[in-house]
Amino acid sequence: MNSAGGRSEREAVDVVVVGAGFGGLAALRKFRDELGLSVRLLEAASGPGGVWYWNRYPGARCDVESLQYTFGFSDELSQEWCWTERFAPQAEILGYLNHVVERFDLAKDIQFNTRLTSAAFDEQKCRWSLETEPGDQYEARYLIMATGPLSTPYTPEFPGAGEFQGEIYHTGLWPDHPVEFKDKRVAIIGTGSSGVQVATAISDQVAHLYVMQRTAHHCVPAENRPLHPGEQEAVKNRYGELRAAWRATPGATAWRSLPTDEVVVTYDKSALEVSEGERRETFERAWTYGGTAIHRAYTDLLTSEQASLLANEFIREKIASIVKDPVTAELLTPRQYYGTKRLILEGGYYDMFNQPNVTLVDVRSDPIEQLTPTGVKTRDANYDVDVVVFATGYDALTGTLTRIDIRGRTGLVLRDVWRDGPTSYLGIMVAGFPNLFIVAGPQSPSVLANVIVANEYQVDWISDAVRHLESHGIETMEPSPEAQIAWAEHVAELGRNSIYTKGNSWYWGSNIDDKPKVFLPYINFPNYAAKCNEVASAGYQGFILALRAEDVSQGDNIP
Ligand code: NA7
Repeated sequence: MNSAGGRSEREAVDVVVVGAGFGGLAALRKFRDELGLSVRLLEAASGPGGVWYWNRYPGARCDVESLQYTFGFSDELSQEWCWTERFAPQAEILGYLNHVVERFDLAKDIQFNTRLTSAAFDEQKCRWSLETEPGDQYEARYLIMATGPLSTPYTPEFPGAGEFQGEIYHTGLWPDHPVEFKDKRVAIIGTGSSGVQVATAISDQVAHLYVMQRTAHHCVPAENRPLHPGEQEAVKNRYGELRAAWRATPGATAWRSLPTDEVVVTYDKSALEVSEGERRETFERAWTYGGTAIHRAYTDLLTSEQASLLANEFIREKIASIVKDPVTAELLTPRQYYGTKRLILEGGYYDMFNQPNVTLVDVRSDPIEQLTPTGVKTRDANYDVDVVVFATGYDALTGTLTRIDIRGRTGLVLRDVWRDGPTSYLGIMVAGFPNLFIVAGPQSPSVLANVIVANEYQVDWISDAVRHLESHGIETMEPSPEAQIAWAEHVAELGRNSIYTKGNSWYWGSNIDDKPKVFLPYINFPNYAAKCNEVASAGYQGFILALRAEDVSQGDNIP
């Protein structure tokens, strides 16, 4: 053991993967079982699951349909696993991931309770040197960061937080034991997807619920339900064909009804070119069908401000028809363009405000100033509560990577390189950080696509790249600075041409005061995949590939 309590010897492997969520588990299996490399996966939690391990709060549920939220790498796995609901609850997704770990015998190569604290590239050895808490050390040729886009919870610093005498939770760090809400007074701060889900799940049990809203987000009905008899089998019979069709859509998900392909919305017209009657009917159909169908009602809802406002108007009318108190209905009505913040799938959220034990608190006009020993103090009022739930989101996409001390060539520190916003090529590699690959990182589709499809695509691309390096005697791979600059401009341009940059959201860092305001994800999965495929087919164009020292006589850079 060393002084930090870890093993004193350094474990040397071909690949270290960081994170046991969907991306990391796919990478471990791929590199170990298909490439035959030695792999060690490091995971901070005591079990697999990533975001699904930590988000155990009541009501936590996925907003991608369960039959689409599955790995595609094994047909046997796809056939044998059975989902129970249209949108899977957290516990079922965690069960699925535990099943994957067991079925593919992954646990023996995972080091749980181990957080990567630093990674330094040794230029002499061309190896990554890794330090962890509790102190174990590793050395690897390839480092795969699958640390997740939403994995570092953000908690605003309110004075007095330490003095509050009740219970405090963050949705993204939920404890492993049951939390009792019955007959308690509860404040939920934040009305993104997590706040909406937890509020709806506990509102019937609590003595009083204060929903502290700074911005009204757009919510539409999930229309969650048990899967119909035969529905699952029908999808399983066509998984290959359906998966290919999903991958061809911008978000790598279906918007047609599963499994019948019943046309809910056609996604072939502008919202501006149809009559008001037709538009209303289409929106209504999407609303009734549930899920994210409304996103695909028209081709320009996420690109044109004018079209987006038409969706706003439809949702405003819906809220007014559900919420009885007109002042509350007005406050719940989003003011930003539809689509700028991630659409929320709800199950009774708006209706909940008709309950006498639920109060919407507008912390935009009356901001939270501090926590007190008995509750939350806003500028104008005190809310005495037993429990405070922070549903205040994440330092999304970059926060986890910049908190690890990652040092590339000549001591280049990733956190400094990314000080004014992330830079990368294909969202996968960063200049000056050889053989370090990122899954679901910034400048890749991640949160704007079915993240499992995007993760598996990236893992496949990375494994092809590693095969290429291994078979050509190449020691290191990293982007050229020029390729990286062009990629950043391309990603930013996609952002500029979309609705996402027309309002505040974590998609471009505006949820955290001192975060650079840079558009983070890549819009359009199939276009992304086409570009990555093109780069690979052209011999990894835009990357610097350096041969092993003993092969240098053959040239020090090969196409
Ligand atoms: P989100 O979507 O980032 O939501 C965080 C919420 O917390 C949002 O409503 C914020 O208001 C609010 N917030 C943050 N800081 C404050 C302060 N200081 N005062 C009041 N309210 C605050 O996170 P979620 O966890 O709900 O969802 C993240 C993703 O996970 C989600 O999109 C799904 O993909 C799953 P704001 O809107 O910034 O005014």
